[in-house]
Amino acid sequence: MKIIMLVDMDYFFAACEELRHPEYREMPLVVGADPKGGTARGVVSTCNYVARKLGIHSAMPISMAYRLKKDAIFLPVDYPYYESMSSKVMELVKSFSKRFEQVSIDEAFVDVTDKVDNFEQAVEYAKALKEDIKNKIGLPCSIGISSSRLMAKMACEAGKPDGVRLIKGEDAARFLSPLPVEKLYGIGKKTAEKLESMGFKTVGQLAKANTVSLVSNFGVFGAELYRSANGQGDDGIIENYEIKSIGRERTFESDTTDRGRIVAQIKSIADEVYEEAKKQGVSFKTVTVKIRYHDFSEHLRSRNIGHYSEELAEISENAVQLFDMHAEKDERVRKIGVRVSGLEKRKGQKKMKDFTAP
Ligand code: TTP
Ligand code: MG
Repeated sequence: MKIIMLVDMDYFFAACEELRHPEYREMPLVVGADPKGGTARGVVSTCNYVARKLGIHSAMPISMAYRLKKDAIFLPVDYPYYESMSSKVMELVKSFSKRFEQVSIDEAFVDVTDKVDNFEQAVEYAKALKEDIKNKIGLPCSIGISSSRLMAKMACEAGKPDGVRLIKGEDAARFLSPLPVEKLYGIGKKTAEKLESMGFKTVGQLAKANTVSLVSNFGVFGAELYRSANGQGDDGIIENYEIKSIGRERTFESDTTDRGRIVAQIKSIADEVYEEAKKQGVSFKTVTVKIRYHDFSEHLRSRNIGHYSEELAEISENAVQLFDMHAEKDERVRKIGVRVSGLEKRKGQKKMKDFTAP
């Protein structure tokens, strides 16, 4: 049996802002679109816990956040800064175990099976990592520990904020059983509503469901739902060999199946990624598309383009093709992301000083 940890930063973008603006620490702090006096259409990226107490949360229309607290601190999203903080965090996490898989800007799975003898030691190990992140970088996180990715994620959510939480494999079913179905990782609002209408209100009820009926209602996802409800999940960690990447993602203001809208968004994100790669003076070998559906299930698809490229068209065309090949038709898309990795400093790149006369 493996020992898997999930490290997830607490209120990440807002915590990064608090770090460089300690004066906002006790105030409601919202990172996201400019509310423009309550008339804007953008959304909240995230907010600190002071703002969460007022009912503000990620993905909420920024106009609603503004209505809830007009004099909150509203800050724009500064990806380059959060990415630089993320890199520091990930380097530190990696130093605790090379069996490491970054799954988002602020989350990573770590397999510590070889590092500790048992779950109790894993808790101490996680506390040491948490302290290190706090002391060396200044950011809070939570860590969940279990024997599968799913349960590590559930443990982490239960430990938030600023906590370390262990759920042993044998306790998984007991932990999950009383939870409402929408609390199970991977179940979005729509799936939860459908499950409830089928009579499954709690995860415990779902764990006893007839798999045939789940599969006939949800397809392959039904079998996964059943496994998840029973606390079963993968424990594999895909080690990132190409950790360095440049990526951007965006959440649609309303979930969409409109290919035209999605493709336009992919092209616009590809443009931003291209500009950032140009700024950093790197070429890339791999293009990845991330599709997050309305129920928060996520698909990552990558293509190795076989050579180092610096072309915008290579990013956008590959990204659109990956989307067309792999997107689940008729599933509403919530968020789309584009990333380039396998980075290398551009060859023959002239430095500024090369242009100035000696
Ligand atoms: P999360 O880890 O989901 O959220 P969080 O770190 O803000 O809060 P928590 O303490 O609950 O973990 O997401 C990481 C970052 O991703 C978050 O800080 C901002 C960004 N994000 C969005 O831009 N839009 C979203 O809808 C969500 C959920 C996150
Ligand atoms: Mg987080």
